[in-house]
Amino acid sequence: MTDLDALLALATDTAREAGELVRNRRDAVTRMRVTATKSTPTDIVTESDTAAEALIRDRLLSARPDDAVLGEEGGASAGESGIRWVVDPIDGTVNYLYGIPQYAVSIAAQQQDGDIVVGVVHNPVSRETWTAIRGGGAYLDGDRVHEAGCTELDLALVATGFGYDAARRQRQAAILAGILPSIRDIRRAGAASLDLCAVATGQVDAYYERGLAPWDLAAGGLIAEEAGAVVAGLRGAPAGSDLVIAAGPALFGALHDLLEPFRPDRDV
Ligand code: LIP
Repeated sequence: MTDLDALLALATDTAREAGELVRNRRDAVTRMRVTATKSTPTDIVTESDTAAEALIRDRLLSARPDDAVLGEEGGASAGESGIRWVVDPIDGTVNYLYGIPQYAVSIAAQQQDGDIVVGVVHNPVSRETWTAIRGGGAYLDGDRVHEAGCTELDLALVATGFGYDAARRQRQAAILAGILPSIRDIRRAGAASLDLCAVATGQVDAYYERGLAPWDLAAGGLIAEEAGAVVAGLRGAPAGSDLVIAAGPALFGALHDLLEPFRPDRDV
């Protein structure tokens, strides 16, 4: 087993264990108690987010004590091994709060050069697990997956999402109104990591969103790339908080050029 295989096995087991914790806590409570909010009153944290990240940190660092961790809820902890785990304990927290079965545990391993080399996205409700090792392809429950291969923008089903800030949401809605007549339709599922896995699996043809955090993007972005998609920002920029566009190579340019005039990588 290579080091990357070992990292993938650890991340997969950990994501599934955290997923069971998250699932069982959700089953127990009709409406989760919101324990904190972040950027806005709708940007929520539940006790499950915190508990799941604590479990993930414990399992990863028990196995690899010299690794670093960057988590949505617990922030950054240093390490000396050269590997940093990038963790979203519940991506799609609002879906989780409402009991909508579209949320995920996302765990990625990042090298010192910044490359994401291992990614796992696990949906605790469906118990589907997407995995990828850089250069090794993308898999859903062990079966190889590949982006849809759509070539026509007007036939493209495009996933997107919106930020928590009202002014950003207004601008994102205006951009969406501008592009909607030129594509098949949109889907707004509410979890970036699963949107990126949907691109990888061909369940949507493309995805774009502004404002993703590193933990939203890390694992799903690798999985989409390993499924043959292009994952990038505008005008050659890397995918990041300014903008993520993920689409097959036959569609990426057309979607990029449709979006670009609206400057979706800016708030004004
Ligand atoms: C969510 C993202 C989603 C975005 C939501 C939210 P969270 O992350 O995965 O793509 O549209 O506004 O940011 O907050 O549930 O971890």
